[in-house]
Amino acid sequence: MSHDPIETAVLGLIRTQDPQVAAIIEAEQARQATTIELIASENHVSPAVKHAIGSCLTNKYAEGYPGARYYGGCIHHDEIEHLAQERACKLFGCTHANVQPHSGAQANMAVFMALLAPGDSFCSLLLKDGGHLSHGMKINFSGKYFNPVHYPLHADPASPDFETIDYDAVRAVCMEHKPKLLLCGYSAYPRTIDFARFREIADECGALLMADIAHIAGLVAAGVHPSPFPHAHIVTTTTHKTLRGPRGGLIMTNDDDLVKKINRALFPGIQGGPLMHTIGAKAVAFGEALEPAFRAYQMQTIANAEALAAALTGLGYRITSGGTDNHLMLVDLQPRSADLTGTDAELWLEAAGIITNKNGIPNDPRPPRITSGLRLGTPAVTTRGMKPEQMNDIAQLIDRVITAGLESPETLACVTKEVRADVTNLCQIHSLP
Ligand code: DSN
Repeated sequence: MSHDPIETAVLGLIRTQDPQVAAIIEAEQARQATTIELIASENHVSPAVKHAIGSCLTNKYAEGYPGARYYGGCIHHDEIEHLAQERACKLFGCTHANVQPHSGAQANMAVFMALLAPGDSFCSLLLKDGGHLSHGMKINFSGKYFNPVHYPLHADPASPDFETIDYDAVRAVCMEHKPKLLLCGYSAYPRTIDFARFREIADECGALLMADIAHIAGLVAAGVHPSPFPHAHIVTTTTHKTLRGPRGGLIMTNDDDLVKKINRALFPGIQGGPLMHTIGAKAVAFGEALEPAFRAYQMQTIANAEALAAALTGLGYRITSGGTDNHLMLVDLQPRSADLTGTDAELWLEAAGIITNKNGIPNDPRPPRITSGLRLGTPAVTTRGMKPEQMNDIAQLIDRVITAGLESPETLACVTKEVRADVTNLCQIHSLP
């Protein structure tokens, strides 16, 4: 199934020793190869990134930082971590990079631990409006041990700014609560972020500015979305979304004092041994992102998102905020049918081989486990070489499934089979890297 001979050989090896595990990996490989991945936070890594994760770097404990480890034998781990740091700094135009966070949430936690005391206030966008759970959700560490205050989106449907960041309201909330930290950067926000404007507000209210660019990191690295530097004091990100690296996190800053606090907060504050195999793969991914082809990929990702949003709008769906500037969009399903939920749409589409996630839309009348929306993104399909023409095809396939689902279970069963065959075809033409 895989076009990657090394992956095939490795699977053969695993099969000889452990057929049960090999069978599960093979099934997942087939699932990825034959389905259209529209989850905005997922991507397909290159063989080089994949095999760096599977390398001998996994065998080593390297607690500490390069040149100051708590274990012997770290000479090559210092080299690889240095290289990852240097490439991250070059890619994002900053002076310090901590490449050790196991995830984006760990990266955010380290920043909170470094800069806030328990009970301190910070200001962010609510999860239900497009934020992230580590930006102040009540049952997350960020909402349990700190005091989140939230800024809203523009709420007037008659305004051209409807469902976009209301910067005047950000300022008002910040001036009222005087948070120590102001957060921007989101998980489900389709518009360009004005980092300079956020910095003005942070300066006025006496806060530090943190940009969590987990979703848009690849766009930023490629220069197709404005950079949070030099505006943000701290930038966090994941490495596996638009950036197309291994699963992991990254923290960056230009501030010589902040970096010391952040490094200590991450290790030994909240993490032990770094995942050196993942750091090796991060170095490979950052190297790929420094190549000119990466910029072309990110430009295509945005063009594909625009095309998908336009095609779905033409089919009667509403795209929140009226469209997208980046790699993702939030589809409001309500105009298609008042009864249609995100849960139903996600399940129906998955059966047809189109993988999405239900997502609340701003002011969603339904709870988060049901929702009235879908979040769609184009990073993974763009990695497969798809273009706007295929986005148009995908929009039609989505609509065929949803129309059938709204009609009857029998029609849905029949159309699911037809669309599944079309999806398999499309995936064969646009194979995985
Ligand atoms: N869970 C991620 C996403 O899907 O956007 C955010 O970390």
